[in-house]
Amino acid sequence: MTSFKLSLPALLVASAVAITGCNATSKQQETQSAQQVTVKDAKAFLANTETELMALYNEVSRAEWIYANFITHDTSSLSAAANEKMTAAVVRLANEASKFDKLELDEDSRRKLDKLKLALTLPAPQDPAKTAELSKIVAELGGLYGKGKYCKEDGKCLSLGDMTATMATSRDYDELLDIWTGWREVAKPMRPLYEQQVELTNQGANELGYADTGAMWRSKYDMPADDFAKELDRIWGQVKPLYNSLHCHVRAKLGEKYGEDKVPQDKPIPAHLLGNMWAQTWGNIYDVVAPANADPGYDVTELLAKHNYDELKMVRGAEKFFTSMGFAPLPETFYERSLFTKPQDRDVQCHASAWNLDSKDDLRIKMCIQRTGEEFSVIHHELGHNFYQRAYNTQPIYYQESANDGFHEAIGDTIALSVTPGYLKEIGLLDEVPDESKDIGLLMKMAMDKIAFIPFGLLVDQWRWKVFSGEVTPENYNQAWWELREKYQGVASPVARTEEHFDPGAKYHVPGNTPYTRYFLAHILQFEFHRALCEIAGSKESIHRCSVYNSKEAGERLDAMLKMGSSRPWQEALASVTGKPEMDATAILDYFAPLQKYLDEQNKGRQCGW
Ligand code: X8Z
Ligand code: ZN
Repeated sequence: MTSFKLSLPALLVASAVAITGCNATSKQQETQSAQQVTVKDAKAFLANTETELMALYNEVSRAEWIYANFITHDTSSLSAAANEKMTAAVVRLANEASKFDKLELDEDSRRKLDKLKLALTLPAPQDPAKTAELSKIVAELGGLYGKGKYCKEDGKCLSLGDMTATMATSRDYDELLDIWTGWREVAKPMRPLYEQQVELTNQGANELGYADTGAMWRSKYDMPADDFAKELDRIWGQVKPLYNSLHCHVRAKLGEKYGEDKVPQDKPIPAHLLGNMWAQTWGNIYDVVAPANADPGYDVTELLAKHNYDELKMVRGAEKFFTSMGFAPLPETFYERSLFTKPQDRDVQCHASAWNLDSKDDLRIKMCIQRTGEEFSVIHHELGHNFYQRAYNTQPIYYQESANDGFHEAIGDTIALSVTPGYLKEIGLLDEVPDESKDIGLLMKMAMDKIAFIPFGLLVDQWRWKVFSGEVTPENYNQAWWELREKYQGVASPVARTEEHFDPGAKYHVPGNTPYTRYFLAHILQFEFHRALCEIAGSKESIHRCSVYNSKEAGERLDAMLKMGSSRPWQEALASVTGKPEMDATAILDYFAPLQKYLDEQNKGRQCGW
């Protein structure tokens, strides 16, 4: 399942199947379509399909919700069955939609047909046995991750939540290494399933007219797939110098802490020392790099504890930010039906997700919340999904999605960028706003999360695209993964890995089949949105101190974009807030400009790079 439920859900929800663009229809069908179908037929098809999809979506999303909340053999089976039904239906409808390929149609109907064809994440072949097999694999992979634990020789088992906490707080090289390798054992049994899944879904993509499933994923961005891939490279090129500076400084500080024998100063950083299981965000080791005279002197985790914030109060706090901007409160059912804490007596998919079960207002999150500043941000992230889902719920089902998938991931993060010291003071969490001389500390903490993430956000799908295209074969799965980790992030495995391991599978989105480029995009977009909303709110503060809390003007402009769903190309949605139709990294670079200067100073005389 994806990490949030889109309203085209059945399509988007399920990780199982995907639909594609130009299909390979039979000659006979083509002739028939060219000769017989009319605009009226196309409109009737779209209307009927909408009804069918709504019913399917409801069914599959409930089965998936139950599976994710109670992982058992039986719920796995029920989820697979629902997924299979939906996948088969969407594949059939996508193929049927091709009969209108040559028909001259109004822009809106054409867009709806295109959305339908591209709706699935993993397209299945039309052979029912293969659709069933694929759906079963999808459920099994999800279950392996959700149930995953690291059990030590003494029989004591650690959950991913336990290990996440240790990765964040321990500074003991060997303890970190033990947990890092321990968690990755979970992924080994995924390997044969993943391999089979790739084969099946590629076949599905082929039948729909795509070279492979990766090519289909790249086709979802209102531009030619190859141009989209080039856009990613261009944007990464804009951010890379700042990332390299941060990497250089962090490596130097880790060298001081652990010794240069453990952290060699001309090599990639050992991946277990960065405060996060996947080295994707580094904010948890901020203490290792905190600038001497510019530390802001507060920590959100401590502030939450001091003010008795439990999980519910954290969620209510995040909701309040949205309502301060004029969004209606979440429905009561959100609080009745969501999961906020990890149940002790059963297996749950703890990776945070946001859902809309009925494409209307049955909104929920499922998250094993920990009482930390990091998780407080994740709650804002999840609620961003929910507010988006509700904003577009009056759109036709084809458009009940974000402008592109990066937008969905960016909204809550945009709001979390407004969780500034000024805002924390306003809501009574912080007594005094640190003065500007401490900004470098604040920016460093933020960069450790946001800048550090960007190459990771890019590489996960670089790996999957190569796997789908066959450039990376099962014999090289793990090696290729580590090559990309080194190339983009400059991190390395702390111990030798083999092809017995399947390290990509230790990251939720790989067994969960959630495309990952969306998070790369979101990290660029959120700074663009933040900068634009701050301007709309009339903020006089520098971009990293601005908060749009209470700004109805900013809320209104954001809401208008959210309401569009995916009814228009994302470029138009982007321009409706930022004034420009291109994605661009200048906002993130502006935000961190003072930090870039500081890093340049710090890195003088250091040998950077890996
Ligand atoms: O998966 C998520 C969200 C749910 S959509 C919690 N994120 C990515 C991750 O955890 O790897 C948010 C940022 C990146
Ligand atoms: Zn998300």
